[in-house]
Amino acid sequence: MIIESAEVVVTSPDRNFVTLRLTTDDGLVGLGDATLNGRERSVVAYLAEHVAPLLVGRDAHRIEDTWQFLYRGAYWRRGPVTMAAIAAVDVALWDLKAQAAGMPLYQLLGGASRTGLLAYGHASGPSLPSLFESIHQLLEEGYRAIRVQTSVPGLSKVYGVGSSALYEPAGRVPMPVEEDWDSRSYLRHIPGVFEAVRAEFGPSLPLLHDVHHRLTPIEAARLGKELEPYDLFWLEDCTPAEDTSALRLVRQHTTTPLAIGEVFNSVYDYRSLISERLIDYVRSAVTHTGGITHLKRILEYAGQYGIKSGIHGPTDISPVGMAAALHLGLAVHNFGIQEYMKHGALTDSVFSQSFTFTDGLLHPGSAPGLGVGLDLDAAGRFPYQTAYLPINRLKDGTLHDW
Ligand code: KDG
Ligand code: MG
Repeated sequence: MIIESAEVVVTSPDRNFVTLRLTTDDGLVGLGDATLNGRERSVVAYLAEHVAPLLVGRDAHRIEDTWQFLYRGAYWRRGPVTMAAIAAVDVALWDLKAQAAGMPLYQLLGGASRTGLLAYGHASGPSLPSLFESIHQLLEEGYRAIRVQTSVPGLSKVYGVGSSALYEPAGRVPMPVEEDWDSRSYLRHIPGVFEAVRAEFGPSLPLLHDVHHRLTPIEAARLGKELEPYDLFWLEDCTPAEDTSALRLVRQHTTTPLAIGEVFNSVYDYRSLISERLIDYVRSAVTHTGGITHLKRILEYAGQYGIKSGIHGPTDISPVGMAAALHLGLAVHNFGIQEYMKHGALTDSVFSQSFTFTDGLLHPGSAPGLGVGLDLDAAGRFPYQTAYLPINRLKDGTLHDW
């Protein structure tokens, strides 16, 4: 199974997606997601200029060797651009191998460890009534676990509070949109929101919350402690992710479970967090963490410490990246939960998908490989559009973590 071509496809149906498309001499097509939200073209260049020429002529079966060749062989290791590019190659190779075997990919990863993957959806609303309505809507769609985000009095635009049913923080704008932030207002408001949600929806519904990297360690510790009565499934990214030692302090003060890692891209980002048991869930996406080969390694390591998966799955993970997450999640022992945001109809017109969402559970389906197809004609109808994630400023204009 020799790679004959490696093509980078950029399409922007509902948002920008970067897909690596490998074809082999036996006529198979393998896909890998390389979408890095707001920085898409950096990965396009990395793949097209530096990686694709190295792939043509290689044996597509040699997944591990190709991974090491691209990781160690570049000398410049890790980083979001490199690891998204390697991830795309890795996932496309797994897709090809599973198609060649005539099996859904999860079979090659060890087979199914469960019947389906518990998914959580995003509920949000600027006020309590609109938040409750959003939660009711998700429950009607079958979700059995809910992420809760809401506005904060005095702030005009807060992360995670959607203006439409489709979650999409990146705007198709020439400059990043500015949002505002005040940690004291946020900390005063959020515990009451969870108290109200628990009172309305009862004790058993798994509830999640994303702080999106905004608090200092001591603020995060206070929040985790104050949320304990509401039994969160997890508190996500409570402090800026690159300062992993911050979680030591948070952990000393609260038993609220902690999740982190959507901006990580290597096992080395997790090493002390896992070995010191400072987190409960690994949030990495297959797309941003070196693909199935590397994320599987991270999850197996995490499993030794009772830490579970919580693979990142917002809409900036393409259907290809989502399918990869589902095959991996179905196979690993220490699955925790899968984030699942539905893509829009235009995205679904470009990517055919075999995965299902039934009674709150995702399943990757039984099609050989990943089970995702890319319609090149449809993709061509949606050219790249400049888009940026927002930025955050405090009231005095200081730039804050978004
Ligand atoms: O591209 C950034 C988004 O993927 C991120 O804001 C989503 O935090 C996120 C989440 O938990 O889904
Ligand atoms: Mg997040």
